[in-house]
Amino acid sequence: MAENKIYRASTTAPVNIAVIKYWGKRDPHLNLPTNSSLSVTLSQSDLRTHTTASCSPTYPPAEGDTLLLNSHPQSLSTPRSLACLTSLRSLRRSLESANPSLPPLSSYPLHIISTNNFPTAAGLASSAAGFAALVRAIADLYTLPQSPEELSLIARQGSGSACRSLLGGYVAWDAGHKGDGSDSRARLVAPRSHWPEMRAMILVASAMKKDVSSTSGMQATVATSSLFRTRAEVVVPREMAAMEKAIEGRDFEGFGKIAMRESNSFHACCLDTEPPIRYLNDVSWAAMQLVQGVNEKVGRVVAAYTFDAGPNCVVYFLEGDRREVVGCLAGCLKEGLVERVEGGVELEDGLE
Ligand code: 2P0
Repeated sequence: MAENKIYRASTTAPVNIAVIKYWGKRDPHLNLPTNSSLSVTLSQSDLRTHTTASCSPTYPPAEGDTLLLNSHPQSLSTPRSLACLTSLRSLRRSLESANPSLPPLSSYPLHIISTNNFPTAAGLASSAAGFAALVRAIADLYTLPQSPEELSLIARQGSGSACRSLLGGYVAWDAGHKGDGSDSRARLVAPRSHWPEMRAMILVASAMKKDVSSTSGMQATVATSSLFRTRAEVVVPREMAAMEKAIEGRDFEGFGKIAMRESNSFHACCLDTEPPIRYLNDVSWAAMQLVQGVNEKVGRVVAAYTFDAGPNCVVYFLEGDRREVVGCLAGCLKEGLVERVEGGVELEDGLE
């Protein structure tokens, strides 16, 4: 009997690591960024969120929608989660109105179960994979016909960086200009297959939860940093265009130089915030020096570091340079400098 049925859909979403960083909101309510950003989507097998969304008329309405993240109950009543759920339900409702034979899933409570196979909120883009998986799982449950780019508008409202995790390969999040945010969405710059030799490795300096959340940190930067204005208006637009060109031309030297400059610029703005935000630690600095060291030794840019809102170092390199890069970086693991290395992961094509 349909009345007792539980409807289910599962998905996994990968993390993405930005090489042009999102930092700053021009509209916190709609989660619209001050600048565009660009990321590389990592392989699902190494760092991912797995999410199952289910709904049923048998779920007690009094409990409402529920979320278990790594077995711990979390609220779905935050404005960001509500924005995602409301948008997805409204799309489902349109489907149901157009086709009355569809079961009325939009009126049933949702139960979401999510697990991360990597540290949550430790600057490893957990909210990106989390909200991307949430939106994709519910969109699949509701059999929504929207494209990943269209769904990225919804994921963006959950967490900005999540909009980039709905696509694989090299993904831009265009800041857009419209006040309603309808043009602030993900765009495929190139699929993984365009540059299949690209690899990423993560040096986990600390899996501890970060002190300053991205959301509050970036708002403090917008409010107090004088460097930030130049970054948003001059630096990022220039670097974004150059990065797209480097990716298009599979120019690792250009890619690496821009990625490292960008990471430095972002962390400089963090330090220019009042009170200063310090995401990098001594291990991060040692990792930067190792990367610089291997590049100097080889005589060209074979490795590029980037750091998000945490001390963990992501190193991009090409498969052909694996021996030099991994050899050098594995040394820091042996010396006990980092907790572990998430090794040489491949990139991701896109969500199934
Ligand atoms: C990025 N980060 O582009 C940058 C680099 C952190 C440093 O996107 O407030 O967790 O949820 O929209 O997406 C982190 O910001 O912030 C982030 P919200 P989010 O990946």
